[in-house]
Amino acid sequence: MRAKDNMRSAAEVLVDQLHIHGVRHVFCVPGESYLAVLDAFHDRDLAVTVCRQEGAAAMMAEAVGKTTGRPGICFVTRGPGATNASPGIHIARQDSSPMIMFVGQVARKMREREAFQEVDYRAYFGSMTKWATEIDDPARVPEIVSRAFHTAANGRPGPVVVGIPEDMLVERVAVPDAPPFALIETSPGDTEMAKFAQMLSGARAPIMLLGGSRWSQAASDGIGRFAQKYALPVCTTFRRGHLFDALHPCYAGDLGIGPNPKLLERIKAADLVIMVGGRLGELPSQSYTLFDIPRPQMPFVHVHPGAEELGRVYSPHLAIHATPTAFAAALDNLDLKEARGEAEAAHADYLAWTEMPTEQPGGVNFGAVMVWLREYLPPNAILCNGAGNYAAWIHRFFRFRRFGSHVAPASGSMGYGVPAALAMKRLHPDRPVVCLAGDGDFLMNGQEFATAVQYGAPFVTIIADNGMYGTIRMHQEREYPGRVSATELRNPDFPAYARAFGGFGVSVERTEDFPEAFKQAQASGKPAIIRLAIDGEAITPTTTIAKIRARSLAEKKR
Ligand SMILES: Cc1ncc(C[n+]2csc(CCOP(=O)(O)OP(=O)(O)O)c2C)c(N)n1
Ligand SMILES: [Mg+2]
Repeated sequence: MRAKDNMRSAAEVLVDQLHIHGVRHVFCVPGESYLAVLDAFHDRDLAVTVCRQEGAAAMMAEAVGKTTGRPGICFVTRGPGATNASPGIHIARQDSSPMIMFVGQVARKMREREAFQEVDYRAYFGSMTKWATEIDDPARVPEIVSRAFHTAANGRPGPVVVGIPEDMLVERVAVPDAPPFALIETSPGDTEMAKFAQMLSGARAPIMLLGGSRWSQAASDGIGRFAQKYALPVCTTFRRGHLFDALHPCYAGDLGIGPNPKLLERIKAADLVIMVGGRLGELPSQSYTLFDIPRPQMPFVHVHPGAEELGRVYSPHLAIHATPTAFAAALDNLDLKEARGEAEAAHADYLAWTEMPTEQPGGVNFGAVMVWLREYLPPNAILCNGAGNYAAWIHRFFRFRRFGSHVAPASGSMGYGVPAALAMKRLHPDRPVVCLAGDGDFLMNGQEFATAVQYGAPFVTIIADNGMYGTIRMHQEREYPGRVSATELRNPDFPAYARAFGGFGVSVERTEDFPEAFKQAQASGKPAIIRLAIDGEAITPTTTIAKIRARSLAEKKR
């Protein structure tokens, strides 16, 4: 609130800047270090979500950044708040998502004494962020916040951390606001597009890989039109399935963990690989085995919004410095003579791989659950998840149709599903939101179920309860067969947990009972948990613990 003399506290200036830059939601855990900001929230038009743990608040901000392309915002307190929040910062880094975290800081006059909860944020967050800074001068709040938005959102997006000393926040200043920040669409040059057209025209078996951020529905549609015109197979990389309509006739499948072997064969045999938007990190590159480093064995085109990413691992035959959105728009003007890919066969391979759930031991077949959900949920439903083997069934059997319908960490961080689902439900109260979690995964941020109840955010959480940290058990059986160590879990009664928090809870022991349970959960109008009794043997869609152990023991005998 401006006083008559045009003065505002630095905290008020800060919150006003957020509004100017288009922020409508902030996520936080309060702290005495930034009371003045909490006070400024009081009279401003911002939806504030108060969370139970900073890691979750930071993941919520990251999820907003991931799905909107504009920086998601969280506020946390100094020391313990900041360190708790670091998983969200790491996800934003690895997933290239724009976010800004404001962190309370000790008073300026106490700095460098290791005052109560003092942390040097530049040092602590330095290697994980695009920029870590601190505001010393209240008159520079508009400038530094403006830079934080531009830095987080443009080029390769990522996290920015801004320290806000508590005494600085209460100082009053007369300072003009900054203008709204600009999202910069870096467009490809005519020369690059001409070279691209030439390379594609000469290719007989090209394939396009989609990943990274700076996408939009328009970009996805643009790629779809281009692909259809030239029968170009298009696959999505790890946790980016929502970048392309799975039922588009050119969709070739998901290049993540445990991909369709036929897709891998197709990529290996390709005479042109076009990576759009992503970094081609460890998972999509299949542990850096698919393509030679630094120069891929086949002609390789890399389209990326960050100039510093082009040539970082792979030295492309053609580098195109552009956002996916600008690149997709440029494709509309491209006219090729002879290009024709093998989209039909690639899509047929995808459909065959995902059509039917595989056989599974135990009463609940998670694949069948995913197949039911893909038929039942409308295309605008949003699925969120964290990390664990349960996610393999999502990647294989769910069919994402729209941009932003899958919100999951490419960084493989556990505990992401609940915060992401809550953030999505806060942003899109009218869209169905489903959180999928493992039993280990859920309890890494299960406390936010209380936040969901507090804000009346009725998303459904499906917990695949197999009584263990399944992923690690799988690796353990592979490397140290039969020597189970520190991977078993004794779980709470998850439906009772849901009810204790004021939500709806039910346990499902047989696949055929799932549809009714899901409908009941939705009809309850409350945040809900459906616990699925998953047999510990059902470790992936294609193998069991017993088979992995037996094979590994046999190999060790040899
Ligand atoms: C924050 C974090 N801690 C640890 C890991 C290592 N990790 C990956 S998957 C996994 C087990 C997941 O267990 P659960 O959620 O029960 O899923 P399941 O594999 O049993 O389906 C662990 C511990 C991780 N990825 N992230
Ligand atoms: Mg588990």
